[in-house]
Amino acid sequence: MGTALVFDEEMTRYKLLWFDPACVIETPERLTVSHEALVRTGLAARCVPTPVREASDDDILLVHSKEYLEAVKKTPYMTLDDLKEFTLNYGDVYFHPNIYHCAKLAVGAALQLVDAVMTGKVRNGMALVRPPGHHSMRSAASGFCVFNNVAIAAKYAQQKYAVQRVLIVDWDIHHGQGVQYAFEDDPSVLYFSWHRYEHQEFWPKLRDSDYDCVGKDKGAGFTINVPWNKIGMQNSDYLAVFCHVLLPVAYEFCPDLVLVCAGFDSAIGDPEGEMCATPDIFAHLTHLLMNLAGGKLCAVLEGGYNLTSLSQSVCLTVQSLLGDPPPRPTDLQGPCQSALESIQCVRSAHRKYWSCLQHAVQRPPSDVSTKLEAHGEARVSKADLVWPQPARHLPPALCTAAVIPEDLLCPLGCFRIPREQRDVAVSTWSSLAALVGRLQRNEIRNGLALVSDVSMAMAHVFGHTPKQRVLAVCVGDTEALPGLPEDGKTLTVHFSKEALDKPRCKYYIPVCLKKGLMQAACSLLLPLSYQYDPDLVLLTRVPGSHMDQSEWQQLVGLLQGLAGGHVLVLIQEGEKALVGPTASSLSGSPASSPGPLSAPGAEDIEALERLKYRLTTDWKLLQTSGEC
Ligand code: Q6P
Ligand code: ZN
Repeated sequence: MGTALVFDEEMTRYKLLWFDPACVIETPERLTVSHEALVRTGLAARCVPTPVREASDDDILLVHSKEYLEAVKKTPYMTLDDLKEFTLNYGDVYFHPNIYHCAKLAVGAALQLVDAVMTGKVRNGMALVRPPGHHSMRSAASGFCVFNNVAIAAKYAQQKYAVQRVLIVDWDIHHGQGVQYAFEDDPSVLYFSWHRYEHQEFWPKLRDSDYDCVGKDKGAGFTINVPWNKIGMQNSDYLAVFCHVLLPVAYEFCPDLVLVCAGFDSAIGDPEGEMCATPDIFAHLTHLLMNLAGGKLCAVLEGGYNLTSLSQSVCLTVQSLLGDPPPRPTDLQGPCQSALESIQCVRSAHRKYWSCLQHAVQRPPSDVSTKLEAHGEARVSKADLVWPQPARHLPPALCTAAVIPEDLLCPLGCFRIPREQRDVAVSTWSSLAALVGRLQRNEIRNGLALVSDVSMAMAHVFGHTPKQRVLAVCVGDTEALPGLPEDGKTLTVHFSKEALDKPRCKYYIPVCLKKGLMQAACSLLLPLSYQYDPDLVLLTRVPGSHMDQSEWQQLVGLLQGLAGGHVLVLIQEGEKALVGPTASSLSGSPASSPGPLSAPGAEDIEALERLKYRLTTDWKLLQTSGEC
C-alpha cells in the first residue's frame, strides 16, 4: 500500500505579471523547491508517481457556478490590462493567461489523488499544486485561489465512490472560507480549520471564521474553527488542538476519507503566518490522521511562503505518509494562554454537538478578557525564527521483530527472533532481552512478544533499560503490575475497566473507563506521552480488557508517533488472537476503524475530564482552559 505523489511542472508556468505587494509571495518557486526537496531526499522515488489531469467542467461545477467558470475560461485570451481589471473583482489574487490551465490541473491533481486512494492503488498521497484552492468560493476567486481543489475533491469522492463522511483538515494558517461555505449546511463533510485571526484583524477578516461559527441547519457542529488570536503559536499549541479538539471529534465522526488542505504557512519562518511551529510538527499531524478512514488520506498543497520551511514541511509530511516514524517532538512545554482560550472556546461552542466534548467547561472566557489580550505584545522575535534543520534520519531497515512460539505462524512483515530450545521460560527472557537490545541499537523499529506473564516481562524490560525513559501503557485488568520505578524513568498509564488505585505519583496514571477509550487515547494518553517524550514505548495487554481490536490497533498506530517509532508490545498468552492484528499495525498497515458506535457515555467523559483536570499541574499539555 503505497503513497501517491501527484505533480506536474506545468503548474509552475504562471506568475504575477504586475506590481501587487499582496501577491508577490505566491511564486512558481514554491512548487519547484518543494518538489526538488522531495527528489533530493529520496522521498519522491519512494512514492508512486501519479500524473495530473485536467478537471472537466462537470468536476468544477460540483462547487462553482456556471457563470464563474465561464468568466475564468476567458482569461487565457485576455490582454494584460484585461487580466488586471478582471483581478480587481476579487481579493488578494492575480490572473495570468496560463492560470486557468493550471487551475484545471490543480483540481485534476486532487481528483487523481482521490482516484488512486479510493481504488486502492495507494493507501494515501500528496498533490503538489498551484494555484491553491481553499479560499475560492462558488462564484469568486480569492487569496491566490481560483478553483476549490479540496472542496471539489470531497464532492467528487462522495459522488463517484459513494463515500459517506469526509473529514477536511485545513492546517493552512488562513481560514479556508471557501471550503467552509461549500459545506456549511452539510453534515456529511466535517470541516476543521485553524487560522491566524487576531480577533478578526487578520485576512480575510471574516466574522465567519470565529469559534462560534459551527455550521448551519443540518450542518451545525460540522464546521470547527480554531482562531489563533496571537502570532507565535508553537508545536504545543498545535498538538493541543489536535489532542483536545480535532482527534476526539474525528474519531466520533468516523470519516470514510480524510482530505488535508495542506498549507505550510502555519510553520515557522512564514511571512504570512508568523507562527513558530517547526516543520517536524507536520510529521506528527500527518501521523495522527493516518489511521482514520482506514488510512485513506489525501493531502493537497495550499499555502506556504518561506521556501525553506515550506520544503522541509512538505518532506516531513510525505515522510509520514510513507510510514517513516516521525522525528522526536521538540519543546513541548504546553500551550500558551491565548491558545488555551481558543481551545476552551471551541470545545465549549461544540459541546452540544459532540459527545466527546459534552463536559467541556461551559463558560467561555468573557469577551472582555479575550479582547484585552488581543493587542498584547507579539511573542516572536527575530532570534526565535531560527530552527534546526530536520534530522536526516534513516529508519531501521527491519520494521517488526517478534518473539512468539514456534507453533504460531510468524505474521506477515515480521521477522522472528529465534528461541533457544532448552528451557522455554528462560529462552523467552533471553529472546526478549535480545529484542530490547536491537531496539536500543536502532536495528529494528518495533517489536512484539507473546509472554506468559506480562508483569514479569515488564520488569525484565525495565531491567534492560536502566538509562531510558520508558512509557508503559498497560491495557487490561491486572492487579500485579511490577513494582514500578517512581523516579521518572517510567511513566505508566493503566487502562482498566475495574476501579484502580488512585494515582500514586505523577508517573503512575490509572484510567478506569467503560467506554470512550479512543477519547482517552487522544485527550489523555497522547498529551501525556508527547510531553513525557519517551525513549521507548512499552505497550502491554492482558486478558479481561474492554478494548476491542480496532481500538487496540488505533492505539498501536498512535503510539508509533512517539520514541522515534520504538514500540515494544507485550501480549499475554491468553490474548494470542491479537498477535496478527498487532503485528499488522506495527508493520505499518492501516488500523481498522472503531466505527461510529464507540461514542463514549456521559459518566466516562466526566471521569476523564476529572482525571485530566487533576493531572494538569504536572502535565501542561493536558490543559484545555486558560486561567481567567
Ligand atoms: C493571503 C492574502 C496577502 C497579504 C500579503 C490556499 C493559500 C493561502 C492564501 C493566503 C492569501 N493576503 N501581506 O490559499 O491561504 O495561503
Ligand atoms: Zn494560507
